[in-house]
Amino acid sequence: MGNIIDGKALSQAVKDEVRDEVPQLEAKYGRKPCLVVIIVGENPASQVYVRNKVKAAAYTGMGSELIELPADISEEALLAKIRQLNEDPAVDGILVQLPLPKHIDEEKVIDTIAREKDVDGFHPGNVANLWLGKDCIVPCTPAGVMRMLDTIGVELKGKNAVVVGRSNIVGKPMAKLLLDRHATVTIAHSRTADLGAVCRTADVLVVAVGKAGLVTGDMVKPGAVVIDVGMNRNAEGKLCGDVDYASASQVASWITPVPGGVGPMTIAMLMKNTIHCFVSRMEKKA
Ligand code: L34
Repeated sequence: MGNIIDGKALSQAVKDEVRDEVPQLEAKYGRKPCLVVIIVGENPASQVYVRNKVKAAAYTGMGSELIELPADISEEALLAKIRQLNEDPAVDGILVQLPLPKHIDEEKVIDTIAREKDVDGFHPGNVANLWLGKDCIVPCTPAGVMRMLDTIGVELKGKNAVVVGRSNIVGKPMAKLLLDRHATVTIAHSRTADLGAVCRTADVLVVAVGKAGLVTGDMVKPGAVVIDVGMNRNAEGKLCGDVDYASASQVASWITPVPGGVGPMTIAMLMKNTIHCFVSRMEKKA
């Protein structure tokens, strides 16, 4: 039976680190970091996530603001709002919660957020720096997964890591971070032939597809570490991941639950990223 990686407890520890740091930053730079979160429309899942982000920011003592915009806002009006926040010296981090309504081009939105305020690490400049091994903002979800792996003390060097999913937000940056730790990395996806066989090679298996029950226990190598990034709702509205927890937890050495796994870590790492953006800007000004 696998050990559970408690994302809730670990995210609390990360938030406490940030909470300890905020007063020191305020003493050093004369003000607190400030995060602005924008939500467009009324997607209920997104509303929960953004509220948790603002709540976490308040907990750490940093400044935060939630901007709620109507679903029918024009793309131009949203971009104008972002440009205004880009220019506002009191704002350190800007996050526009995804997904956006269909009439808004997400790529345009991501490109418009100033690179130095891009707490998500989605801006092309941040992505380039990540892949070039330069200083950058690491996207929150894969950063949270790395923190989980470090906490359980799993050795990555020379191990087989399989990432299932190739999104810009999770799969691709996840693969790069594992590669940086000298894992042998495979990226699998919906067109992978014999996904089970590929997954069974994994010492560390990260699943980020968005398909409930995609990975079952028979696809997990005995003793593997299994990280479930999936966030799905079943017919009863209950949250579940991409991994069939009941069967996979019988085989894995460590496994993350959903909820209470990667989700809370995403939010905790956002706090870290906000501090990173704040310090970078303050140091440039000095
Ligand atoms: N711009 N959009 C932007 N940045 C992000 O980093 C995200 N993501 C993803 C969706 N869109 C985004 C998130 O914030 C996914 N995501 C996210 C964040 C937190 C949680 C889940 C997804 C989370 O807190 N999950 C809880 C359960 C919450 C509930 O009850 O619904 C958990 O325990 O897993």
